[in-house]
Amino acid sequence: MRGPSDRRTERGHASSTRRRKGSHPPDLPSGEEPKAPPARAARPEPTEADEERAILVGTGPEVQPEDGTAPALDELSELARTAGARVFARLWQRRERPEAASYLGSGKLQELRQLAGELGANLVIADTDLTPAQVRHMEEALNLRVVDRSELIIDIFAQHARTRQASLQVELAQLQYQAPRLKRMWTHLSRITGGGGIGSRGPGEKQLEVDRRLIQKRILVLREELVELESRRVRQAGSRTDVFKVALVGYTNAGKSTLMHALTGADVLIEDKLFATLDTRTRRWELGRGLEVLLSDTVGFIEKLPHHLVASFHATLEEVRGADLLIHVVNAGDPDAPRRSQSVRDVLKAIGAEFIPEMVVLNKVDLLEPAEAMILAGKVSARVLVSARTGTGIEDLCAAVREQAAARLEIARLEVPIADGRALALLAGRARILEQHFSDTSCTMTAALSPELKAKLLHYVLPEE
Ligand SMILES: Nc1nc2c(ncn2[C@@H]2O[C@H](COP(=O)(O)OP(=O)(O)OP(=O)(O)O)[C@@H](O)[C@H]2O)c(=O)[nH]1
Ligand SMILES: [Mg+2]
Repeated sequence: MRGPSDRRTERGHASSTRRRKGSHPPDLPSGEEPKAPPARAARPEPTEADEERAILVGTGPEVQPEDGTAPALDELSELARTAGARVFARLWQRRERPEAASYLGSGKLQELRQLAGELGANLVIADTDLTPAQVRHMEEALNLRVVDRSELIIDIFAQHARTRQASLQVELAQLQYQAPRLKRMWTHLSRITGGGGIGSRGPGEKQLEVDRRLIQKRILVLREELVELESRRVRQAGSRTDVFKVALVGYTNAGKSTLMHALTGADVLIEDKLFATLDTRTRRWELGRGLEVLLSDTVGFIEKLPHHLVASFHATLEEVRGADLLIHVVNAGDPDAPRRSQSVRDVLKAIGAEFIPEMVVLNKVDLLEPAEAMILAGKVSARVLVSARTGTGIEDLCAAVREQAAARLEIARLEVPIADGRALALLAGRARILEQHFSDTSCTMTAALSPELKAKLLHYVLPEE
């Protein structure tokens, strides 16, 4: 059932959810035992009364069509749908930068209030992060709950976290988001209790301080546990550092997990929703001709991924940073594919993975005519065209990766001072050491290493004899 009809009312979406099953060998170390989802994941189906009926709002210098469709809010709409809200309308205000105190200008807020009343909306979702003051101002002016982009994404993450690592990362993100906003919760409370001002300040401030300290303490505990999980994973995977590592990256919903399943048979969650995958899974991938690599499925990217969320998902993204090759999966069914592949590159840059070789793979080509698929492949510089669903192109993908894995390593002789532990650790982790010899001050070795690593350690590379 949809909301009242309005020119701004959104299309309905039918989501298909499937979980692949397979009798395959267990996951390699980074795939932890799935644990029961946290309580938030088991939310009951919303009833008419507690259903979230949202209006999306955004501002920016972009001109949006007069008909209220505001394509700039497409991604936010998908996020809202994934979080379980029904989107009733979109409202866009064209302005260079948001109003400092209230995000939207007062006229637009008026319009929003009226629209929400007409449509029976009970939630407003803003396309960017809001300051606590902006939220307060908007909630007061609209008499509606206001949620910002980070809150929405964290909510989706919380619903999708299925492993210990994912749950810890989500809790970390939640606390980091809440910490600077504690004051806001307290001002709300003091208003409700009629407090504020002289007399009520003492206990409030004290409580605030206690809460702040508790949050900081919990953040530290979470960080420590994440580091411990990560180092356990690295220890377990230690013997495999010589293996060529491939990571699937791409915009969320591009079909990375489906491709992972098609290539390795891994039992991974596949959903027509954003952020279905929150933790990395690594599996052996047989490329044929006796060549085997490690393949990791990773969390999907979106445009404007809030920075603190990237930081919380450090461990998950470590898999991306440690890869020898990134398979950048692009969704052929997405009209915005070229722009979105660019935002994937922006995130790769933000996490320091921009120098890892990238192979663009156009997935879901079953959705396009072959000629159309070729044109899009050109636009996004795709090297291989596949359909993870039908199996088209999978052989070509294996061949392309095989070529890359075999050809990339170079043999070099290096002399590294013992004092440069970082360089030695890099070589131990990222190169295949064929022979090494220690003196008191240095280590001389012959190693097979990637051109990137060789360039980084060029000052230690010995001239060829
Ligand atoms: N038509 C078609 N649909 C596909 C193909 N590959 C994946 N899909 C569908 O696309 C949707 C998303 O697939 P996933 O594999 O979960 O995508 P993902 O990139 O892992 O998404 P996140 O984990 O959310 O970032 C699912 O409904 C899949 O069935 C394909 O080759 N063709
Ligand atoms: Mg996935």
